[in-house]
Parts: sequence; C-alpha cells; structure tokens
Amino acid sequence: MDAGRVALITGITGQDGSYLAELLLDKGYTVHGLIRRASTFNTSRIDHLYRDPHDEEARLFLHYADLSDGSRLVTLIERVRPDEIYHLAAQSHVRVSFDEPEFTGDVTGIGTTRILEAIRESGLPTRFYQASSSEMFGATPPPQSETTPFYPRSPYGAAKLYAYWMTRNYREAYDMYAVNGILFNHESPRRGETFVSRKITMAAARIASGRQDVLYLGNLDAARDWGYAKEYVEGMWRMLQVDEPDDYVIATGTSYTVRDFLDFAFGHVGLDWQDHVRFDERYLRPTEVDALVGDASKAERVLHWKPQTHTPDLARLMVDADLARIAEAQRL
Ligand code: NDP
Ligand code: GDR
Repeated sequence: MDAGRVALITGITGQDGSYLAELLLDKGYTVHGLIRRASTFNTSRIDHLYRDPHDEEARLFLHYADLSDGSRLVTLIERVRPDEIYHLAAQSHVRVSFDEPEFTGDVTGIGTTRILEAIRESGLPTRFYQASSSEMFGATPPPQSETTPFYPRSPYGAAKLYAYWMTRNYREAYDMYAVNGILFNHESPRRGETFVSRKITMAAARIASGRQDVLYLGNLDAARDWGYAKEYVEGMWRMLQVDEPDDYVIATGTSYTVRDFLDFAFGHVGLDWQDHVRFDERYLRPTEVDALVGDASKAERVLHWKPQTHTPDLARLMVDADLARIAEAQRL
C-alpha cells in the first residue's frame, strides 16, 4: 500500500484518467482530479469512485480547472502539494486537431508547459508523468522504440512532440523528476465513442441488436498497435516508481489494420462487416499515420511491465461490454 501519498490527475474524466484513479485509490493514494466545467455532466467514467467529500473516508477530490489557465494550475498544485502528477488531459483526437490546430497546440502542447512551470515555481519534489504518444513517430516506419526518430503527421502529433521535449528539457535543465510514457493506442469499453475501435465495437453491438444498419468509416488500411487501457495505466504508475526518471514505450508489439479490427468485432457477433461498412471521406485525415508497432522491451526490462491482452481479445471484450450496455438500457 502507498497510504499517505497524494496524486493529481489531469484528464481524470477521460478513459485513462478513470482507470488510473481506480488503480491509485486501490493502492491507498489520495487522488485529486482536475475537471472542466461543462453545461452537461462529464464525470460518468468516475462517478462510481466518487464519495461525498464530507465523508471522512473520501480519498477522491475533484477541482475545476482548465489547461489553458496557468494561474489556476499554479494555485491548485500549491494547494494539493501532490507527490505525483499524471498529466493526461489533452485535446486527444487526431482528426479534430486538423480542424482546431491552434487550440490543440495551446491545450495539448503548451498545457504541459503550464504544468511543468507550476511545479517548478512551487519548488515541490513532485514527480511528473507526461502522456506522450506513438503519434509522435508518425511517418517513421515500424518498429518504433524510445530511440526511433520522430516524424509527426498531425497538429496533435506536433503538439505532443513539443510537450515531450519540454518534459525532457525540464528534467535536464532543472533536475526535475519528469518522464514521458510513449503509449501506443490503447482502448477499452470506456474509450471515447469517436475513436475507431469504439466506433466499431458499438456499431457491431448495435447492428447485432437490430438498432443500426450502416457504419461509416474512413481509411481501413491504417495499422495500429492496440492494447488494453486498464493495463497501460499500470505502466504509467510504474514509470514514477523507479529511482531515475526516464522515457518508456508501452505497447503490445503487434499490429492490426482497421479492417482486421472490423473482422474481430463483427465476427464476434456473427456478422460480416462488409455488409454494413460504408466509406465517408470526412473521416480521412490530410496526412495519415500508416503503421505503428511498438517495441516495449525497455519497459519490460526496467519496469517489468508486459501486456496481457492482445487486439483480437480486446475487440471482443469491448463488443461484449457494448452488448451488455444495450441489454441494460433495454431493461430500464
Ligand atoms: P480522453 O480524450 O479520453 O481524455 C482526455 C481528458 O482530457 C478528458 O478528461 C478531458 O476532459 C481532458 N481535457 C481536454 N481538454 C482539456 C482542457 N483544456 N483542460 C482540462 N482538461 C482537458 O483521452 P485518453 O484517456 O484516451 O488519453 C489520455 C492521454 O493520453 C491524452 O493526453 C492522450 O492524448 C494521450 N494518449 C492516449 C492514447 C490512447 O490510445 N488512448 C495513446 C497515447 C497517448 P473532458 O472529459 O471534460 O473532455
Ligand atoms: P488515432 O486513433 O488517430 O490512432 O489516435 P483513431 O481511433 O482516431 O484512428 C485510428 C485509425 O483509424 C482510422 N479510421 C478512423 N478513425 C476514426 N476516429 N474514425 C473513423 O471513422 C475512422 N475510419 C478509419 C484513422 O484514419 C486512423 O488511421 C489515438 C488517440 O487516442 C490519440 O490521442 C493517441 O495519441 C493515439 O491513438 C496513439
């Protein structure tokens, strides 16, 4: 148990933030999460973890803040005094980053600098995790490891690369404990509904239940190294537990195309995806990342982290979860 330790998670309402909050609470941490004010509720992924803050047992606390608001980040970090910060918040959608390149640069790129500066200003010995991405490799052919040259292919990838270098620079310039987890695609039943894996598993479940007929997609030839998000947040935690700060790839080491993912998901419910999938060019990107395959041997050697779930099983467990959600909605 890590009782008494305090973590701050940015992006706690996202896919990874929710799994990481579960993991840290299980380990005995007090967890603070940063949330954005919205006109609708945006905490559905963490509602099951929340307890009234007046409850003496409560160990999860939520604070309104936005990555564009540097002074708020300074105040929060000084007030929370975290031992560890997991910086997961970002405008994380690659296709959307082509529509909103400046906003993506501000939030996904400079947002990281605002947090690093807030830690430096505070003088606290806080350990910092940056959610770096395989999108930074972009056009560089696989396999990709910590030593592979970067070649981002989107405003998102470029913003993440800037944040990656700022993290390294603060480590080298100010001797801060700051690390980059270079995570390849990771999915789960909590994956956002506009990412291709979840779009496919929801469609497979809905079509099998007679609630949908057609699924519109873009490029089916892209190959990705898809792992299970629940396992990847364990890798994040391990990166902050070793003596020396360093950067690590987390991946499965396998790669499948979008077409393969369709086979796994639709095949699981006895459907042929070719009967249902139609092309829509709106889902194409001006520049695409063709193939990603991660080499996570350093994480295995140093952190003893290894993936357990591979893409075919991941697709099936996501379809099962979407089927269960539909059945639950029908019961209500
Ligand atoms: P999600 O898109 O599910 O979650 C993103 C989180 O960031 C949400 O909590 C969101 O809040 C928050 N956020 C967005 N903009 C702001 C802002 N301006 N201020 C404060 N919070 C903000 O992402 P994932 O959980 O999938 O990914 C976590 C991180 O890891 C991201 O940085 C992503 O880029 C990176 N990454 C993800 C990979 C993946 O395959 N999932 C792979 C490699 C890197 P809200 O809920 O209010 O929208
Ligand atoms: P990615 O994930 O861009 O790899 O970024 P996404 O699921 O959006 O796309 C994967 C591949 O599928 C192709 N594709 C489609 N994508 C979407 N979203 N919608 C479609 O309809 C569709 N049709 C085909 C895409 O062109 C692409 O090739 C994710 C995000 O989580 C990032 O934040 C993270 O950094 C990277 O993974 C690693």
